[in-house]
Amino acid sequence: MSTIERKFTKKESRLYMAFMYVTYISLLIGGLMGLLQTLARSGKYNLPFGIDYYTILTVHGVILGLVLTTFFIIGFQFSLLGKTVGISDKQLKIGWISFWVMVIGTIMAATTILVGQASVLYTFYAPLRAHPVFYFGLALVIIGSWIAAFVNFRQLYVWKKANKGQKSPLLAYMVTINMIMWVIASLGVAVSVLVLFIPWSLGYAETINVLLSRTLFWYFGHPLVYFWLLPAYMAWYAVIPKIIGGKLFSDSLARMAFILLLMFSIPVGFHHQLTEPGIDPTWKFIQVVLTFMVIIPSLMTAFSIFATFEATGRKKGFSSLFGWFKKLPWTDVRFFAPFIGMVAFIPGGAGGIINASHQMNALVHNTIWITGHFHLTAATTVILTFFGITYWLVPHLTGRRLTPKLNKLGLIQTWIWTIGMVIMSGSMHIQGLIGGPRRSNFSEYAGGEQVASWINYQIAQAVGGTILFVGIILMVHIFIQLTFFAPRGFQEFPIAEEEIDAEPAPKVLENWYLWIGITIALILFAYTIPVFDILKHSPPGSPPFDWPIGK
Ligand code: HAS
Repeated sequence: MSTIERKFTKKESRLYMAFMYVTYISLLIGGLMGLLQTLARSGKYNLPFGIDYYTILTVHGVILGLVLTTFFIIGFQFSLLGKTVGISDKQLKIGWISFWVMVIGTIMAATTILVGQASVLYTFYAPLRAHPVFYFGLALVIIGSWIAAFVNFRQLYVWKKANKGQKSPLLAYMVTINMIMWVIASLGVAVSVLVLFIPWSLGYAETINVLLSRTLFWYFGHPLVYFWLLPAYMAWYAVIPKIIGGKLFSDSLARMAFILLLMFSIPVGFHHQLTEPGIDPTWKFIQVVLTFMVIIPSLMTAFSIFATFEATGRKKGFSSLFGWFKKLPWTDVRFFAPFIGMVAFIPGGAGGIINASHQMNALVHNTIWITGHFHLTAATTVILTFFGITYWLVPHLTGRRLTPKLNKLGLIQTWIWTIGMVIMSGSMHIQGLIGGPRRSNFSEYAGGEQVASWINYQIAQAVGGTILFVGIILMVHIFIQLTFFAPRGFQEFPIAEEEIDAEPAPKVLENWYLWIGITIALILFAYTIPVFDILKHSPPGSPPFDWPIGK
């Protein structure tokens, strides 16, 4: 039996579904917080029960940006490895341990936020200080994800031993790269939480080195966004071709793109700190150059997707320049939702290039333009692709089918999301360009001249946010249907195959020592001197800035 046809056991499906349950519960809670935020910022509504704006802002960011994404990605990646290289009973057990460690960490962090003891936003910038339990909770989420990573590495290792000389299946290779990146990147945030934040929040250290903590955060923070993006790329490269009736465009190109993403996604954190004093401009410039390097694999991905669409269409007999485009499976939500995600990545990626362009960053940094940027990239490109995956993965795991009715609901959901996001993210971009700040609810100061020029955009954001929340309810409904109520049957787990005459992938692409070695060398080059500078020249540490501020 080919590895692709491997069937999941019930025990396996249960583990992968456990991650999906947390994902969709998070979507509901985090989405509700997003709705409340946009309503509060519109200046037309006050939050009920004395709820603090920054508490819901933190719940929204942590639950959607950190919890939903991590659970979906780890569950999805487990299923990809289960399908392509298999999972043993022991690995399954350790997979459960990773799940529970992450759940316990999430509950600890979420509780401290909900009781108002950790309104520190998802970046938990010092000198904002949270309750120690918040940081311990985050540390557990990271440890849980590492356990999952090591299970994944072991899965591929066992397969390689049993299949000597064979190249690893493409999806298994991609998952491995994403998890290597995740482990290397999350070391930064782990050091920052364990060495800086926990002793400080427990009162053992009176002050904290703010610049160092932010630098360690962004060493992790940029690869974090690629940790979200890469599973979407896995689906674009290796799932979508099968759904549209085509083949992989190029296995080697896909592997090369992932290697470049591994090498260049980490040594670029300074592009989030371009306006910060205390970092030598030369090192900022070097990291901006490296940021432009990490754009290349995304351009390769765009090229590869267009080529797949065109090659598939031409094989089906469409010869005119754009004939293939008309015949894409527009009414299949497994294709349509990720496709809208791809389209959103064109302006989303262009926005990223603007952000990274040093001088232009001065215009947009800390404005709500940035919020618009990541709602296009993370909350549209990535999330719509995750929804697209859900439509086939969940029924495959639950032994049900995506019915035509649910498919239609999915198409409606995608349109609702698109309309809501165009309005919300569009108005965020514009308001950012006229100076509207991010992460603040200044509606209580309405009446000032500048605020008056922003207010219409904030109302637009509330309208967009409301439409998006309708989309969330619909998506949760579809998830429940696919999990418990859709008719029993078989739903395909679509994995694209290579062309019969495809060139073999060069062996060097699996030389892990080489690629991890280059990645570490680049990180050391980009960070060693500036971090020494920070340690040597930092001003005295900052005392805590406890929440709620000024109360
Ligand atoms: Fe970003 C800030 C730069 C990509 C997320 N980003 C953020 C923050 C988040 C985020 C969450 O340089 C805010 C952090 C905070 O809270 O402070 N970003 C970039 C660059 C890229 C980029 C250069 N970002 C992402 C992705 C994200 C994400 C992906 C989430 C998933 N970003 C920045 C910078 C900042 C920043 C600065 C800091 C700003 C500041 O001052 O604070 C690149 O990776 C983008 C490359 C992408 C492309 C697009 C390729 C297009 C493709 C689609 C093809 C479509 C097809 C469909 C084929 C070059 C692959 C067919 C279509 C037809 C029409 C037929």
